[in-house]
Amino acid sequence: MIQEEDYVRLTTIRGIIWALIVTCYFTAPVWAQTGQSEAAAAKPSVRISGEVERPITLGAEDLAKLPRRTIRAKDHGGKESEFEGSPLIEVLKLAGVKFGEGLKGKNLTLYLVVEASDGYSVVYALPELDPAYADKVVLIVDQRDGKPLDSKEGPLRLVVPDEKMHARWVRQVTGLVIKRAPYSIFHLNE
Ligand SMILES: Nc1nc2c(c(=O)[nH]1)N[C@H]1C(S)=C(S)[C@@H](COP(=O)(O)O)O[C@H]1N2
Ligand SMILES: [Mo]
Repeated sequence: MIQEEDYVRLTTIRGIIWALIVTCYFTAPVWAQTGQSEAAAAKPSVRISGEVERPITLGAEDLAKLPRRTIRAKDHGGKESEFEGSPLIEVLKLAGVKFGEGLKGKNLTLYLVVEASDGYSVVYALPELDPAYADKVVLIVDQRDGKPLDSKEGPLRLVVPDEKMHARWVRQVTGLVIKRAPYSIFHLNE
């Protein structure tokens, strides 16, 4: 015989179990996210647009075909890491941006805006990226110490080892936009 007391107890236990199930169901997505700051960011993808011959979007496979470089550098926090990626110039060349002998005259009124997914953006002058002009190293990296960049800095980040400020080490790079500064009648025949 089931007593009324037993019945109340059973109902209470059943209620608690249901409450647990419902709580788990709704909080599972939150749990799944904790501890994921170390997890790899989404797949690399960068759009090259603006004053270019061929606007393009490059994915991981396109980037993997570019020449790769590995460098040791200290990040903003002073931590030294081995960063791996490609010279930024190589990415821009795929969109038809001119360098070397082609980066003269009116083309020297062009500049690069690097855009990040959080809205941050910085400017580079094209000669800064060009070994014909300077020995500066500007890499677009997808790996740090042999691992894909985490979601805070990746999937793509600029690394500029010789700069004392880290402000142009753009995290979460999504876009490379070539823009043109105003120019005078001097360049009209070019
Ligand atoms: N996308 C993005 N990149 C950024 C910034 C930013 O706010 N957003 N801050 C810059 C500045 S001012 C510095 S000092 C470094 C800091 O790098 P860290 O966050 O890896 O330490 O990132 C640079 N890159
Ligand atoms: Mo900074």
